[in-house]
Amino acid sequence: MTENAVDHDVVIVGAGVCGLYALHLMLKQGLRVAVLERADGLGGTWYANRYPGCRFDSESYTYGYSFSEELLREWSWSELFAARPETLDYLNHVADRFELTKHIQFGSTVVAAAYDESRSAWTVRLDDGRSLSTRFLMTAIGHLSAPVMPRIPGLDSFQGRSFHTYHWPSEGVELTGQRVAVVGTGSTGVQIIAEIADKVDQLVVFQRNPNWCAPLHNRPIGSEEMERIKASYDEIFERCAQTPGGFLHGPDRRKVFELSEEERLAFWEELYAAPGFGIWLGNFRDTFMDEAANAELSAFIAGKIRQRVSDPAVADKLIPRDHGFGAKRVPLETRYYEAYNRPNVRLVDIKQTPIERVTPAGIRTGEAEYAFDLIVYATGFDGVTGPFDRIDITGVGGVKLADKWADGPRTLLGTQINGFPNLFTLVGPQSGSVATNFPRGIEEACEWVSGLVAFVRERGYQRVEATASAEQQWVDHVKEMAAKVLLSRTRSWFTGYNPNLDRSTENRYVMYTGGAVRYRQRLQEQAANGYPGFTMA
Ligand code: NA7
Repeated sequence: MTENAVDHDVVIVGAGVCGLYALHLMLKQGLRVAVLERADGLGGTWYANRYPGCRFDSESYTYGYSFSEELLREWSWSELFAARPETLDYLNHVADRFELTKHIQFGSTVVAAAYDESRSAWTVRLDDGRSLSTRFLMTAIGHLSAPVMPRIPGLDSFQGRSFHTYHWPSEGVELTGQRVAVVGTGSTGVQIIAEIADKVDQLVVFQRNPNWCAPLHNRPIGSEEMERIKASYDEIFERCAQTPGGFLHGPDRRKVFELSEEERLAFWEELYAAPGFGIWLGNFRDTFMDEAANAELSAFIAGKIRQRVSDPAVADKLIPRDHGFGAKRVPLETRYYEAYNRPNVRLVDIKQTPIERVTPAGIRTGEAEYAFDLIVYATGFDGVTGPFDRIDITGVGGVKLADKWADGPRTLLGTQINGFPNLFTLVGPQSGSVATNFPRGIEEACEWVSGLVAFVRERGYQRVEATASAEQQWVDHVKEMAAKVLLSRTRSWFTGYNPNLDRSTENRYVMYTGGAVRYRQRLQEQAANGYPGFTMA
C-alpha cells in the first residue's frame, strides 16, 4: 500500500507538555501530523487546572524543555517555582516559536481508536462524528486528566456552587466573604487551602487521610540569578539526568542509622529549610525502602507539624498514620500548616466524623451541618490509566485495551503494547514519566519514540509492535522494582488507587520505580540493538 492511503503519518492525542514536543519532533521528520486536543487551548494540565495556588513544585528552570538552546536563552522564569499562568505563557511561547499551533485541532475529543490490520493504520473517531486515519497513533493524554468526584449522597442537591478542582472556572469564582469547603488534602487541596485561607470568610477542610507536606520555599528569581541559571543549563540538565526522578534532588547514599542522631537531624533541618523536593527526593536512600529509617524521618517531620500548628489536637489530625513520609506524593506548601492557626479555618477529620451527605445548604457529618457558598472537591484523579479508559481503544483481533488492562496495565517500557501495533503511549503507565519531573521524562520518551518511528520508516516498514515476551519481561521488571520501595505499599494514585472507584489495586503497577537512569538505559539498549523487543513488518 502507498503512504497516501492514510490521512496522516502521525496523530497525537493531547497538546500538553508531551504532545507539543512530540509534535515538534514529528514535524522535524517531515511527517504529516495532526494533534487532537479536547480543550480550547494548549497546555494540557496547565490549561485545565485554574485553581488558586496552582504552581510547580519542580524548580521552574528544570521544568522547561531542554532541546533548544535558543529557547533556553530567551525564556526567563520569574520565580523558583512558577505559578500556573506563567507556565501556560511559556507553553504558548514554545508553540509560537516552533510554529506548532496550526497543527493542533482544538475542541477535538477522541472517543475511539481502532487498529485496521489490512491497512496497518489506526482509525481515530471524535465525539463530533469525524474520523481520521493515521499510520501511527501517539497518546499524550496526561497522567492526571481524568478527574474523579467523590461518591457522597446528595451531591447534586447543593444549592451553592460546587466543582472538582480540575473544573475550576476560568472566572467568576468569588472567594472574599464566602463560606468555602475543600474536600480532599492531596497536593491540589493543600495548594488551594494555603492560598485561600486568608481570603475567604470561613474555610472548612474535610480530610480523609492527611499527607506529609513540606515547605516549598518559593521566591522570585532576579535577572542576575536568571543569567547565572542560563549560563549553567548544561550542568543543571546533567544533574537532573543523573537522579532517579529527573529532579535536581537525588538520594543521599548514607544510611540513617549509620549516622549519629545529631548528624541526621542536622541534615534534615538543612533539607527542611531548603527549597523544593530535597526533603523528599534528596533524603537518605534508605528512607524510601526501610521502614525503620523512614519512621525516624517521619518522626522528624511530625515534630515540624507540631511546631507549626498551635492546637495540638489539630496538629495530631494533620499527622499521617497510614503511611510514612514520602511513601506517597509529598505536597509542597507555603504556610499550609499555619492556615489551621487561623480562626476562620477548621479541620474536619472525616475518618472520625464521616460525611453523611451533601445537603442543599452544605455538608452534614454525623456531628454537625456546615453551610457553604462554595464546595471544592479536591478529590483527585483516576490516575495514569484513567485517561486511556475514557477512549475505546481496539487492537489486533478486536481486543480492547480496557480488557487487556482490566487487571492492571501491561506495556513494554510504558510506550508500546503487544496487540496494539503502531500505538505509542508517550505518557503511558509503567513509563519513565510517571512521578518524575515530567518534562525530563517526556523529552526522553518522545525522542526515543521519534527514533523508533524513523527506524521503521527508513526500512520501509509500516507496522511496529512490542513482542509478548518483551512486554512480559518489562512487566516483571516493573514488579521487581516496585517490591523494593515503600511507595508501592501505600494507596494513592501512584499505585492505581482511587477511593471513589470500585477497583482492586492488587497487581496494578502503573508506575516504574526503577528510576530515570535505569529507564534510560533500557530505552538505549533497545535502540542500540535494533529494537529487539519489537517486531516490524
Ligand atoms: P490526590 O493526591 O489523589 O488527592 C486526593 C485527595 O482527595 C486525597 O486527600 C483523598 O484522600 C481525598 N479524597 C478522595 N476521595 C474522597 C472522598 N470521597 N471524600 C473525602 N476525601 C476524598 O489528588 P490531587 O489532585 O490532590 O493531586 C494529584 C496530583 O496532581 C499530585 O500528586 C501532583 O502530582 C499533581 P485519601 O488520601 O484517599 O484518604
